[in-house]
Amino acid sequence: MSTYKLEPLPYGYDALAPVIDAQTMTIHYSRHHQAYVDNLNKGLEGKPYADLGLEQLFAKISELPPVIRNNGGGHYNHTFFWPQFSAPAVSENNTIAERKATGELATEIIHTFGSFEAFKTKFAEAAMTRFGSGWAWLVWSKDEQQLKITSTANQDNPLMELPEIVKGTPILGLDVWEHAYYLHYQNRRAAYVDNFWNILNWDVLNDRFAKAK
Ligand code: MN3
Repeated sequence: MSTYKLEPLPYGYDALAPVIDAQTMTIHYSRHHQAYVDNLNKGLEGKPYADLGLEQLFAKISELPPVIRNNGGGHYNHTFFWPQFSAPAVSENNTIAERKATGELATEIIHTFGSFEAFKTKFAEAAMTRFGSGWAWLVWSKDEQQLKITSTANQDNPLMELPEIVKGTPILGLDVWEHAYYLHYQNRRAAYVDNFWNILNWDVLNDRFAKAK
């Protein structure tokens, strides 16, 4: 069977501070993500579908036990989450520089949503209205040939074959579980959502968009 493992972080635990602090990164990556990996491996042990890849599991997720949905999703989503960020530019007075959206994806976003500001507002709305734990997503819909914003509960994602899921190829995913922001932002999810734009790695996002198309 396939044994999943934690991929190395592409930067240090403190790299994204002050947008995401080092303690949050350490716990989120080395404990939360590791637990999804371990529980996924346990859940797959001896199962007839143990050799299927994650995307194949997601394609028939409604037939599989919750341990696969929760931990397969948890592992996939976090493996997707880490590489889309890079260190913010922080000035001496601790102001975080605004990160500019670039490339074909930025152009497509403006084409789809009218302006980058309008996109940010809609994405933040998806992140803020997801009650409890979950994720906000920007996806590319192959069927409709367009970008879409959606959100999912818990560790579900837009690749899962479930009636409540808006399907698409993930381009950007924001973890809005409290474990992703609570130590630094406490209950202020809006501040976390507002700040994360300044650590986006647009090279990675543009690469995902090119592959999705
Ligand atoms: Mn998380």
